[in-house]
Amino acid sequence: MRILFLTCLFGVAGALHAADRPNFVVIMADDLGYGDIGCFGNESIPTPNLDALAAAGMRLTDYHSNGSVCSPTRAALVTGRYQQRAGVGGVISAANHRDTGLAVEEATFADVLREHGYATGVFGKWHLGYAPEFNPVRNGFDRFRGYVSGNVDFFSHIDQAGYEDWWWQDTPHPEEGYTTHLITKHGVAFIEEHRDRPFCLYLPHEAPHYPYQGPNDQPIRIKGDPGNVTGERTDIPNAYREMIVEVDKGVGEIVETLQKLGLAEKTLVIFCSDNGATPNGSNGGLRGFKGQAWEGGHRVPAIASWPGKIAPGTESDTTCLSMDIFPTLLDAAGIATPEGSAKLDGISLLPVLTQQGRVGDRTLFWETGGGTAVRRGPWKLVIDRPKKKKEFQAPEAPQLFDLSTDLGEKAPVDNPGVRAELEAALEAWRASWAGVPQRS
Ligand SMILES: [Ca+2]
Repeated sequence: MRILFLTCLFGVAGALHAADRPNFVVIMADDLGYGDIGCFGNESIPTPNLDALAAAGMRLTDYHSNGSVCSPTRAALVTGRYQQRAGVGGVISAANHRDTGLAVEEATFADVLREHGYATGVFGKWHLGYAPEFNPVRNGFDRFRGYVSGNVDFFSHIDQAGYEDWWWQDTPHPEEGYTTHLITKHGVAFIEEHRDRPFCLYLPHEAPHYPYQGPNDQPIRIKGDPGNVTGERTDIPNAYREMIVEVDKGVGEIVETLQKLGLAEKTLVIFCSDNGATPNGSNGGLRGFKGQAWEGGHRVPAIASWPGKIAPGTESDTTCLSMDIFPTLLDAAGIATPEGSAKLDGISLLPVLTQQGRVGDRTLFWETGGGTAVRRGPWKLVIDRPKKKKEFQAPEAPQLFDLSTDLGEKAPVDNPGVRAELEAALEAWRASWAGVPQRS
């Protein structure tokens, strides 16, 4: 049923011959801020492999996560649409993660690429539903190893509600090792195994999300007792650095594997984050943090590398989002994007990455518990919802900013015409998914 649906939806006419299809590797860090890595200005955390990836390809300086928190961004990434259309407007938290998630009816990039002959694998953090019915293997991925909650102990893989959370496909299956290392190990093995056929590898890392544990630390959570969920380290900046360093090494291992197997020029590698940093990280001077509609909540580092296709050492200030990755992969594979009711909200970034063209002007939206933002060109309308005592307050009055002169969102500007246009666009966008029950 589903296969027929997808074939009908996406067609096969434009697809490249199998031998010509590129491979895809999408690596996403968790809570990595705009200023957390060297090639985006960090001077205290060494990230030579990410810096090399950027030097070999393109830095995307105006890339944004679709959400300012985990689950919404992941829903948008895998469906290519605003997360609200899939009913994942908020976080699937430890408290409710047993009975909600990304419905199997949603078409993911893995569904479509698998339909066109790709091997598909995800190793790391899913966070789109705990129950087996929401598992990645029901959502287009041939292989899954990792965890389905928002975070686990990096060693014991116990989630913050005290449950064991490490899976092999849709079955709990404990495995020894530091989460970041396991994600890389399984990613490398997947590439090696599928070296002779097109593959799509999605590596959602845990770091630098809490618990703050470096590779030489000890487990802190035991089954039934998560203890101090954020960890025991009192030198959090050091732990945070250690965690990012291991992600960086992992990126190096993935790139080295591609090179060793002669696949580098056949593989588009995308690196990004799922939302901005907490106050423990750096958002590079942007206002706000994870969970907020300010730039610091959703403008995150992103790199695309594809030797021979993307010119080395380039950068683009095109405004783009997590949901653009799905259509970008389809475009690179020569697969048509769907029309009609299944139309993707994202657009292909391939013309931007290859410097063959530009993307059209768009109006873009962010909405999670911490607030709402609307972006058109340099204009950004922010409706903040500050948190007090863990509760979001009523929305504040909308404020308009001109990011071309005020990236720090410090000085609201008065432009009633632009403001009215953005407010009208927001209402129309909300109406476009108003009928979808939000399950998180
Ligand atoms: Ca996150």
